[in-house]
Amino acid sequence: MLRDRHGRPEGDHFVHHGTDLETVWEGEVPHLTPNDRFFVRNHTGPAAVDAASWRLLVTGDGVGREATYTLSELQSFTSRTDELALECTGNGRRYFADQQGHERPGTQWGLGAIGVARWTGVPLGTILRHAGLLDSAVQVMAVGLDEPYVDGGVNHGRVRRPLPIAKALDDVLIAWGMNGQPLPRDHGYPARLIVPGWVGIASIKWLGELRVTTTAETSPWNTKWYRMHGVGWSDENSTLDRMPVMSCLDTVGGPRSGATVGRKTHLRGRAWAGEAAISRVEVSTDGGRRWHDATLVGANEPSCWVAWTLPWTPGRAGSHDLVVRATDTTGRRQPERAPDNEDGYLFSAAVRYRVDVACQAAG
Ligand SMILES: Nc1nc2c(c(=O)[nH]1)N[C@H]1C(S)=C(S)[C@@H](COP(=O)(O)O)O[C@H]1N2
Ligand SMILES: [Mo]
Repeated sequence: MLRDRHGRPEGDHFVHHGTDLETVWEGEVPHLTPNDRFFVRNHTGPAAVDAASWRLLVTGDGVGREATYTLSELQSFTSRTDELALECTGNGRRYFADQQGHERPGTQWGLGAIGVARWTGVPLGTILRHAGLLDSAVQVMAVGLDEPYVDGGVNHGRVRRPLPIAKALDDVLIAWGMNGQPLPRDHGYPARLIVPGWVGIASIKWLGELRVTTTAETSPWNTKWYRMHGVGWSDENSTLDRMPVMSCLDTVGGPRSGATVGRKTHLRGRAWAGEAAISRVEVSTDGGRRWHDATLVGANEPSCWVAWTLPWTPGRAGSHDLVVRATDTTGRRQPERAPDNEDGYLFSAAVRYRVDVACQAAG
């Protein structure tokens, strides 16, 4: 089998963490992530759903009547296509070990558990109102059709997570399209939720049921997991919803391999911020002592990502510690240390990159 320089089978754009697939960002990172390069995070395995017999159930005491929708019924409502990031709650978990000295259990993602796609679907609010949403409804439990999750002999039931009604009615999509294609099986075929700017687990794949209720219900996916646990976390501050502000340097094919002393190179990367847009990206080439403003390039919309660039002329050979940090439009700036928590969620600190600069070859 042919292998590329990372030791992966040629044509494989992922780092494999068991069944979880992390996107490898090489060279120029496109604004839209191709479907076959989009990270995959499955708690059990992808459901095999027959779209012809598939039905979305809307149930619970928060709607006037139980309703079911076929895929073509959903598609007959006015649809929308939005460019949105989808990011795993554990994106960057590896940096709890690398930068903060505490390894946290779970998939050791670098920064490749995020992608941006054009998602096509119907607003969740359209369907809830069509099903007779009551004013007294407080939340929607989205339930997936993948196999129930069994761990240590305990059956936790189907992957599901409650969504507060305010977010459900705001900008959430029931999506069937991804970059102009039907959803691939790994990404939730035939339909999934897309919850802009929120922890990836909110965007339930292989959507089977929306349970709308007038009282709050929990699931292990918002109590046991996908909640902050450990010192300093309490009922008041441990709920996970919005993703933090984050940024990265796209090094492969960039400064790591290209930079030579005295020669101008272009640092490039991306920044994103949950539900917000980005207001500023700063880069340090001396380990965080001095900071330089990068230029934001192209689209910069909330719940998406923006590219940035900064020219850099290394003045000496050897290793340089580059640090990137972003500020979002709500004023959040990446801290030096991410708030620690037992499961390594929401790594949000400025990420450091060691870049080796070569001497100019003698002419
Ligand atoms: N039904 C179901 N929905 C799910 C999951 C799952 O395992 N089952 N994984 C969640 C998690 S943790 C993430 S990060 C995203 C990943 O979406 P993707 O695999 O399409 O990138 O889907 C979420 N929705
Ligand atoms: Mo996730």
